[in-house]
Amino acid sequence: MPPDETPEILLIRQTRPDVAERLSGRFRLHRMEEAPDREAFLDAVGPRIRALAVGAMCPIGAALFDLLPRLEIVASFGVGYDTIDVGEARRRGIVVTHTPDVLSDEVADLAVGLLLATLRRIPQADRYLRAGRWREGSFPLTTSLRERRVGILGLGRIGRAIAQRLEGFGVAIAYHGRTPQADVAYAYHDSLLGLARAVDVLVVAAPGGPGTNGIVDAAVLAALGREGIVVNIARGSVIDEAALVAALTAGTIHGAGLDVFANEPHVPQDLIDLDQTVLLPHVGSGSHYTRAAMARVLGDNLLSWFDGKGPVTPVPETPWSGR
Ligand code: 8YV
Repeated sequence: MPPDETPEILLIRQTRPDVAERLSGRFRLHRMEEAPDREAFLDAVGPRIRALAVGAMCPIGAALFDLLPRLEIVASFGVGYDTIDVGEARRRGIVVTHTPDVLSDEVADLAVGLLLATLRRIPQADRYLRAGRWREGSFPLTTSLRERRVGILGLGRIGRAIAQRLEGFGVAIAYHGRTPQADVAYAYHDSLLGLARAVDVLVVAAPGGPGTNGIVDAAVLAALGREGIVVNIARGSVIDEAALVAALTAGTIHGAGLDVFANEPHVPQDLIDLDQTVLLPHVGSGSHYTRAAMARVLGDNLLSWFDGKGPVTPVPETPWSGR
């Protein structure tokens, strides 16, 4: 890079002030959302852009890459990157980075909270009290975590953090993923259906994308059984939402706790209308503490890259071996 050239970065759905403040000391920042005419804006600045700083769940792929011929790196805010075409990035020699590890504990905490909220109907009990109904009688008894068998779909960083927490609850833990993991004692099932038959709680912690699209289907839900509970803190796309609504409506499973949905922020009205669902607006990593940590990792990646030291946390599909 010539010494006088300040690298130019395009921010897309990346509105955190701490990210902008840190990057503005070193880079020239452009904000996609501030451009009244995005096409004209990209025509003008696109040829100079060398990095993207993007919010989670931003669709990024060939169409945008075509407008950014000097693009070197996409730094994404989040661990999941299923909306980024990493194959296309790799083909073009563009590195993609994400923010793993720093959010695992937060998301796992929320997963356990969501599981307990769903089993013990915590939001429903809160609504009951607020509606003044306690005076009419006690809140109905609920189902329980006691003697449950919990299956985790995807024993990655977040799945493991969930399993570690659940050990403290004294429940049996099993998992399904692409490969058995040598360093854990939990029971491995080589098929999701096999896992679902063996457990009555399914916690979804698998990444989104074509490989997992709709894999929690009607057969898997039926295999969980009438006491079955589904918790999803990963990606809505992993569950066949129509099959979930059908199973909940027919009572072939008991309940669902969902932090993620197939078409966010739109949530199927059927899920909202059901009383045995607990629904959250994708808040798994959403604490001040953890979002600040994610912002630091995003910034670290860009600063390290333009210092010539490579990315800090590249996704496995765009590994860095030095150039
Ligand atoms: C998002 C997430 O990053 O990390 C992920 O994959 O889904 C979340 O942590 C969050 O919604 C920030 O936009």
